[in-house]
Amino acid sequence: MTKGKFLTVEGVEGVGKSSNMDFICDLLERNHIPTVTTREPGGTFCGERIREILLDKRVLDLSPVAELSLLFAARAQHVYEVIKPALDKGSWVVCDRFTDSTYAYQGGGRQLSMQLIAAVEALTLDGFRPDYTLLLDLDVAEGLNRAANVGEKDRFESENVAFFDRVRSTFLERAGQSTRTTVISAAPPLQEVQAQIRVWLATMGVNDAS
Ligand code: Z5A
Repeated sequence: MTKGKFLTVEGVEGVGKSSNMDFICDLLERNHIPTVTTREPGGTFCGERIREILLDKRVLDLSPVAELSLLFAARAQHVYEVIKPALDKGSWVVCDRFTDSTYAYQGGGRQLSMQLIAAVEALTLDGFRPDYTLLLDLDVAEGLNRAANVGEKDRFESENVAFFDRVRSTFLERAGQSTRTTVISAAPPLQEVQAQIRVWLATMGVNDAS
């Protein structure tokens, strides 16, 4: 059996990850590719419990290292319980955020050392990485503005603009160093963004089967 592909969708808050994940999965399914959709932090029973802690605004003074450890604990379980088994069965896995978010938020945003993050990544994931990553890029103020219309702010969303500017810069910096990452501007209307995503998927042999 051919192994599936592992796709991740990344970006700062409000770039349209959720909206575009649906579009990607729909296109994969129309191409008869078995697809598993998931998210981080979360994706398993254990990971969703960790997500609750991480997003809870009542958690007032979580140390950045504790935050990092929780994220990688959830991720290790997610890879073990959901992602690798699905890939082994030949399914494609599309994940809303993965390790790039940790470099961007905990490295860029919280300013933890990138070496520390790399060390925890190596310890918990043993070199496991996405095959393809889509980075949706958008001006931070516009992203926060879009997200402001969707529900109450969580622990991360309560951070200031400087925090999100560092997150965005780190995403872009890492994308520039990696051949697996494609950057698409999330500024145009959704249909135009999705036309670019179609081009991205076509590079993997996924065509518009409508
Ligand atoms: N986090 C972390 O710190 N470290 C890690 O390692 C990981 C995560 C994995 C939860 O993530 C938090 O965890 C996250 C970082 C942290 N917090 N923050 N910030 P999440 O992915 O669950 O939450 P999120 O990033 O806040 O997602 P979101 O607010 O749901 O945003 P989105 O999914 O990217 O956007 P959306 O809901 O699809 O779209 C937002 C709105 O914009 C919506 O009304 C859309 O209709 C609209 N939209 C979308 N596209 C367009 C275009 N092109 N034009 C106009 N309007 C648009």
